[in-house]
Amino acid sequence: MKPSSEDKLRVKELTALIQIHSYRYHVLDEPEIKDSEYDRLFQKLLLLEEKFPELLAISSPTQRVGSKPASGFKKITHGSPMLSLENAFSVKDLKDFDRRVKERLTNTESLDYCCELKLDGVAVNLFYKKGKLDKAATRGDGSVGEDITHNIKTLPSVPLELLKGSNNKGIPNSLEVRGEVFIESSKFESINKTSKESGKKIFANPRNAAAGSLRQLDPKITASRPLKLFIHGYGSADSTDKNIPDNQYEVLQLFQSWGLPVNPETKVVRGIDECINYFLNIEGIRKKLAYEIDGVVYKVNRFNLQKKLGQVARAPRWAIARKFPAETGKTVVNSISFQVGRLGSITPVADLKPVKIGGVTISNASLHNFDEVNRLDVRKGDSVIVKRAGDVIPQITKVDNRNRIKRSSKTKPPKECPSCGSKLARDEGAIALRCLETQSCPAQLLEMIKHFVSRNAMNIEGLGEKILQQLIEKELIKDFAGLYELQERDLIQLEGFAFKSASNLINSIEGSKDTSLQRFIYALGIREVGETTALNLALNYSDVESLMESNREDLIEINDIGPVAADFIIEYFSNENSVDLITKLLSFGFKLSPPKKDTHPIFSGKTVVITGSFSSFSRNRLKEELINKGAKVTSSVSMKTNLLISGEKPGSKLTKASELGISVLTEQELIDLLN
Ligand code: 5U1
Repeated sequence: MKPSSEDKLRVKELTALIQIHSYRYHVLDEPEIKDSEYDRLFQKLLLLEEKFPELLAISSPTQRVGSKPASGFKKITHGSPMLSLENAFSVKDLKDFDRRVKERLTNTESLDYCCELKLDGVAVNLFYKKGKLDKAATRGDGSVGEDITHNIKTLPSVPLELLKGSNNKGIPNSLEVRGEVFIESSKFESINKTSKESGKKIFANPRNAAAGSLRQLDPKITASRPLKLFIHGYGSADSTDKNIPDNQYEVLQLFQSWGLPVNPETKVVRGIDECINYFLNIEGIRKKLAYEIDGVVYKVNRFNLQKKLGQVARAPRWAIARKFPAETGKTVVNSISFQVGRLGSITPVADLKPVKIGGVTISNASLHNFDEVNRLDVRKGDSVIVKRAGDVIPQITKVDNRNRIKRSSKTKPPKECPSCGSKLARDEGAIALRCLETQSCPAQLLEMIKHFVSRNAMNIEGLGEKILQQLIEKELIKDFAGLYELQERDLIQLEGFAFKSASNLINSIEGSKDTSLQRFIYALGIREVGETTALNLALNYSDVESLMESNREDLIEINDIGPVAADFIIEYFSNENSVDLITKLLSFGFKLSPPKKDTHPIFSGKTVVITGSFSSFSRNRLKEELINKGAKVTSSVSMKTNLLISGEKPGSKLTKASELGISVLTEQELIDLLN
């Protein structure tokens, strides 16, 4: 049956009604009708669309969970790069920012700033074509993201079709808007509670939960998670478009009138002192917000000024994020345990009574070494103050035993290895305790193999800690060489393996034999031989056999290798077990390609520092390439630095380099130069 003109009109009416009530409920938080009435409208539309499939529009409100699971994530190139933000941690940083902005604009008067909340969520980019949601992507590397259209459509606060606002500003033909997807703190807790009850994965924080929920192949899973969105800017629509206001604040208000969710705390203020007041106000209400924020963002409000200011590397000069200071919490030390590292060093760890700090549950903190244990005089049962900042390992800042009358005895260093029970040794002149059992200590063996298979070493995918633990426990491997003797039938006996997954893992182990010489050297895990040293060794010895015959004098001649590293290298290759292990490994037919020696006049003999992240290559790859070109790559900016290569989110190194007048190359400039 063909739809009548009345049917067509009814579908249009129902669509418009549902859109407006969804907007009132999810974006404005001002519902006008009861949920049951909304459901009734929805059901009516569903029925009509089922009856007349030709009336079903892609942007229909019934199509939020319409798509089938995807087979993978396609790539989407953003219309303009998604930039990141410079950070300010103090009033001084903020005042410096305002001063720099004014200097560049040769302006002495106070500027208008748009002040926004900085949500701790997942950055997304939404493309609207003729007012309809066309596609959505994650931020990815800032230039290219992953296609998450099927998932974004399931968020009730994302309009599938923009509403025509009450003003006369028309919606551009194409519009790219940016925002942050997040999960409210209370909803995050209930997700984790349900996951825990059903034995599923627990998320560490709301941001991870939002990211995990968006990165689902099946949109039904995303739809089941209470994800929300706030829009904070736009990408490729032209700011000179006469339909778009000439400033950030009004653009956000216009977006809101089109049905896009905008954070209600957004304000325009005049001058940096008012920006500081905004921060203090937000700090005061932070705990009452339903979602987590990690700071506030200030943007020079007028677009013509933003344009004049431009950007450095991947951060605009017209915006800055003022971050909240690290958060602290008080808890109790349940016990102090000792972890064994890859090279046998023993690290004391405080096992804590779980405490929530800034939305994250903390249940242990590294004590680094025994000097730190002594400095804090931390003991079992003590009350302690724990500090957490971003993703860094939580730290105990002090012991607070004001209300304790009796304390347990002083924490003593262990005498025996907690893993293999052997007697511990103390490094000469050092505070670190060490287990000397190497491969016969199960904890060390596990850490060594974890290092060997890791991404920057042999890069064997699918060999996680749990699998390695089982392989060691079942004595299926006793060293790295054992990995190359594994067969499908060994893996099938492990938890979670079927024939296909076993065969995939065997293939990826096999594939790892074809690698670079420097990765192989790094994977061996020789003390003091990090990736840079491994590369320098590979540049100087064309194969493992000649490296094994190296002598101390020759080693010290090599860029970046000092006497300590040289001694460790000699010690490693003088050890019979190491020689046997390498001989065995090489007998499996490894193909180790030495690096090209390809020096470049710009880099040869120069001291170069890398900061930030890059979209076209990893930092490690870049480091390899620079060393290959003759540069010495160091980690911190000093007077000796000749050049800074600055990627996205460059941090304080870029500021320091600018202060010292050091040349800076952006990713694009570097690519152009190398090409
Ligand atoms: N609120 C808000 N968050 N945020 C994050 N605005 C905002 N702007 C950003 C980012 C990364 O970047 C633009 C200034 C480019």
